Amino acid sequence: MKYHLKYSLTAIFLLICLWVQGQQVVRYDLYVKDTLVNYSGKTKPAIAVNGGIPMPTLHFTEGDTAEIHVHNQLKEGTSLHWHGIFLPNEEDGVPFLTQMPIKPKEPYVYRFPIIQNGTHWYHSHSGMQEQIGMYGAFILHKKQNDPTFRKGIDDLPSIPLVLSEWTDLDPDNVHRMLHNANDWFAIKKNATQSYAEAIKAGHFKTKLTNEWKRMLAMDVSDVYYDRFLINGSSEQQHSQFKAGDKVRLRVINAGASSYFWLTYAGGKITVVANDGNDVDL
Ligand SMILES: [Cu+2]
Repeated sequence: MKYHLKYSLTAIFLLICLWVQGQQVVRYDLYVKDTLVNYSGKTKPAIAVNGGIPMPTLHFTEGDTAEIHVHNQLKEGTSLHWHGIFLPNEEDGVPFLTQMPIKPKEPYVYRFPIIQNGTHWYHSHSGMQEQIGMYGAFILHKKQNDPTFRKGIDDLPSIPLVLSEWTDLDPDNVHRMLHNANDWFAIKKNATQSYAEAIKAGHFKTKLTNEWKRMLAMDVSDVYYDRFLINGSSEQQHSQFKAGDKVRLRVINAGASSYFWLTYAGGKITVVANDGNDVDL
């Protein structure tokens, strides 16, 4: 009888272990560190996570538990926000609101269940850290037995295309210049409006109204950038694909202020999902 009890306790213990295993905790370790980059010919400070920009692509499957260990090797606080992810509020990564900043050398763990699928991203929510490298793809796969699994789409080979911008200016300075509403970026982008041109085009009144409103010539994508980046570089080759292959591009606009327009030389692109939601085809 005693032995029986012992064995059944062991069995229960093993079952609990298996059940815990079945929860599929997927762990990532992120080492956040100051670095120097040279995108434009000038060496500038940036932040690399696990040695790179953008941050590593994190993959999970719906039903997993995400466990993300942050190792802050900066000299300032940091935080990570999971963009568009359904999670308990305290994991949302907004400093002074849902958590305190992760102090230098202070270990921090984000842990939350993955209850959705789709292409998402994550980024720092502290200061201007996002602008200088702290952004990355956050990809949530469907379960194989998901009733919405689309054969020929959800099983395509996929690559993240993380679009971003690089400025040689200190991003805090960019922020300050936007508040001043000066014309510097418009000059750099050749987008200034002169009174003479406005009068010539018969839009003197509009020009005056805009000046009165202190409305700048460009309202969106209004910051001049030195480089635009795809997965952290000016150019990318994906030689693993050959003509005729189908590929799913997981396009993420990780730009701090730019809108991007994509074109494909090979014809039309089919949009299969948008903002993490499947599109009816
Ligand atoms: Cu965000």
